[in-house]
Amino acid sequence: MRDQSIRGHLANLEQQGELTRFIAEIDPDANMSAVSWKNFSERGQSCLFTTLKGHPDWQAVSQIVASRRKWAVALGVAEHLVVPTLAERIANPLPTVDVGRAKAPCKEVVMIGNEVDLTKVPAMWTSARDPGRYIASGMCIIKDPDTGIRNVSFHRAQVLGPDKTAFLICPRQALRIFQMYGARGRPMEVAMVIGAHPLITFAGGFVAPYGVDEMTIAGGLLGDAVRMVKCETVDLEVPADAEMILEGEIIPGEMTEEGPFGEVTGTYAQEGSTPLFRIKAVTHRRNPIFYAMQCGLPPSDAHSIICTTIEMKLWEHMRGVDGGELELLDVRCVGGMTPLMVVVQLRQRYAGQAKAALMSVLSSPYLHPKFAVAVDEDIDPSDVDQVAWAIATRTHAARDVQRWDATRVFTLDNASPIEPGMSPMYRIGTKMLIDATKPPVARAAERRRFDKALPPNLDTVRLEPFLSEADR
Ligand SMILES: Cc1cc2nc3c(=O)[nH]c(=O)nc-3n(C[C@H](O)[C@H](O)[C@H](O)COP(=O)(O)O)c2cc1C
Ligand SMILES: [Mn+2]
Repeated sequence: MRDQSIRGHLANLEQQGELTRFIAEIDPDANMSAVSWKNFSERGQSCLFTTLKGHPDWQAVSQIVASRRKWAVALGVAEHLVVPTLAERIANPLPTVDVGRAKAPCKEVVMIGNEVDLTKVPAMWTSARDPGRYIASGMCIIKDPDTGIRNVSFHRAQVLGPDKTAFLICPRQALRIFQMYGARGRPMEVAMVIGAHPLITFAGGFVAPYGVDEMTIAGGLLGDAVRMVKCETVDLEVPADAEMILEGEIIPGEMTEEGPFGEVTGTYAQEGSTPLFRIKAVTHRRNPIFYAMQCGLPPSDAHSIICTTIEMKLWEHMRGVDGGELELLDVRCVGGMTPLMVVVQLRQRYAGQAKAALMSVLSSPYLHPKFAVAVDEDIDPSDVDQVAWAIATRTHAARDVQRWDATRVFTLDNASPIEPGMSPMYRIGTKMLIDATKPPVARAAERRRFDKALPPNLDTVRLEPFLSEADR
């Protein structure tokens, strides 16, 4: 059976030269976030912090899936196959299997009731204006009170004391379920999973159709049933190989002040109030590893998980455009992985295909993208310089830039006004497409006018033989 722990992924990253081991002491409040952010944005490296100030028994990791290359490591496929592989595997879910506690590493240490102390956990102070430590990597398992079907989603959790955190719930399935508990006047049991295998994490961040257990999707991604184990104090099951589990409940109506928090937009979500998560038990592995998920200004794991789920969903969604006639090559959230802007690479056979594809990007299961750009196969969609060149040289703005006003947009998009009388979760904004493709393949002569002017024999000429010894 395939390894289902974050430790297996870390070993693979390290073996492929993708991981930096920091042995110098790191402070989760003062410098962990800055070191993590710089180590990825300047060196492309994931982080393992082995010595943590004030937390002698712990280690922490960050930036472990922050790029497509790191997803390729998690999936065990080549980088260009990441999105198609995710889309293919997600369509083949596998039921979970239950293992006993003796076979569940997440039960190596069990603390119940008074033993629970979240201040011992090296949660990270992530962005400067956050009020303090947050757990951004909490993958939360709940159950529909009627059907008992599991739902999995992420909820940022500001650490508020030894046994409580805030718990932000945006309007999606988890909120719908929480409202069902509210209507019955019952607390909602929650198991927060911290530090699972990245493919399990990916499934938790994916918006599956209502009633689909995201852990069965994780099984499809792993190619093996996810090993689950029963919780100690709540009627829920959790991935047995995870680093840490927080078990507890949320009482409908009980609220707390929360935020601000540096969010996935790269700006701050304003302070407000959220439900309160009361923790009854903590279980973790021996020598636990805390998953200090970076958030705020991209690039980070939070961006990469959200953007990669969006890329995968759009890949699937767009392949249905034009009855499957669209020759889609790649989908990329750009801007260091910003879910608000998507670049689509395609080969346009007939006029209008690119625009049809872009409209589908702006109206998909994800509200996030508000700018959608199409480029041809000769433009690398992940290279913003090339995308800007294509926009500048291939776009006739009056025809190729189109906007739709007053459409629903992403909850956290500070640039779009809140709907009057509603919570900040409901915003109305403008969506825009930029068709930066050449004329379609069917109009060959016109298309040639947009070809790149390249040096003769660029593909075959090598630089090395012409360099002097010193410059080689
Ligand atoms: C790293 C990360 C952090 C997230 N934080 C939150 C959050 O704080 N609150 C929230 O409602 N959704 C958050 N999300 C989004 C949901 O977890 C995600 O959309 C999920 O798939 C929703 O599942 P559901 O449709 O089953 O409710 C986050 C996603 C990721 C990947
Ligand atoms: Mn769901």
